Amino acid sequence: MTAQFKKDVYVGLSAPNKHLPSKYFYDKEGDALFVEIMHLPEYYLTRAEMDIFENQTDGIIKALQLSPDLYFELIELGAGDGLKTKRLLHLLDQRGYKFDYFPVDISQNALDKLEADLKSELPGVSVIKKQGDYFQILASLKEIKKPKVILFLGSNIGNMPDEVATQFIYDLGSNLHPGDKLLLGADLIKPASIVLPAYNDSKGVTAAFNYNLLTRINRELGADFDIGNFRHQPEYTEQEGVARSFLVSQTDQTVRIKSLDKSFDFKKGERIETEVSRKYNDEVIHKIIGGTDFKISHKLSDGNNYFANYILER
Ligand code: AVJ
Repeated sequence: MTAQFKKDVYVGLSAPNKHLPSKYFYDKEGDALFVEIMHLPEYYLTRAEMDIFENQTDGIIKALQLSPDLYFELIELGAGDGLKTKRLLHLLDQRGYKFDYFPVDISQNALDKLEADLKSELPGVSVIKKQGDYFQILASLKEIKKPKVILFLGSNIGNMPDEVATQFIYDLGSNLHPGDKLLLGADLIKPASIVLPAYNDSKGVTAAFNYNLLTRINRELGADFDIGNFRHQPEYTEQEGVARSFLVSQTDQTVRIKSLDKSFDFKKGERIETEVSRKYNDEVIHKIIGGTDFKISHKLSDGNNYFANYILER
């Protein structure tokens, strides 16, 4: 982990357009800040997807073409607190569907908590937690010949460039069988007046989330970033449908990173790109899944049409 982190920071800060991978946001502080983000009034994504899981649970079950006499596996990639999924689990359980729920996450802590919650809230549901790499886990589940439903919610796909998303979905498909389903959460393209505040909230939680990346580099790689010398800057163009976050250097400065034995110069106004959050429409989704074995079978949107859950069939 540290070796890869060192390499990614080295490569990203040495590039002419400096960038850092957004996956490194999620250390202990970053996880807590992201939970806070999900509760912010400006961060509509979580509530919009929750609206679908709360008000169209029946529609989801119909679209997944499940039947009560067919035992299936429900696998959630990046389960986190499982708040949305609990709505679905509840209705499936109530209606007597037979299935196992496999929450997959990199955080053992999140999995333990989710398992404990489910044990008390939905004691009838079989929960098999899996900690680790998504694809290693899917490969290990491939021999189970039951029909599978994969959940990949929250527009987590949005951090991937489209080519990477295509590869990711292709790789998911190669671990599944024909007829298996992928329920993909996707934030929809909409005006900047709605998207931008979600990445620039008035309480400054998203800014803190962004700065935490530098704090993490300071702590784990022995760097001397002065956080006060950088400013959080989000951007979004509706035309392109992509939100990006940057850290902008407020002054000419040099930052030393001890574990890389290297210094990096920043000009005043120079930016580090720290996150890409893609937004979608049917055309973009079609383009992405074009190179995979999947077809769109259904689409469910929230009341505001901010967010969609696409159901893809292999
Ligand atoms: C977890 C990747 C969906 O891009 O909206 C929230 C992460 N970044 N605020 C997103 C995030 C800043 C989030 N995803």
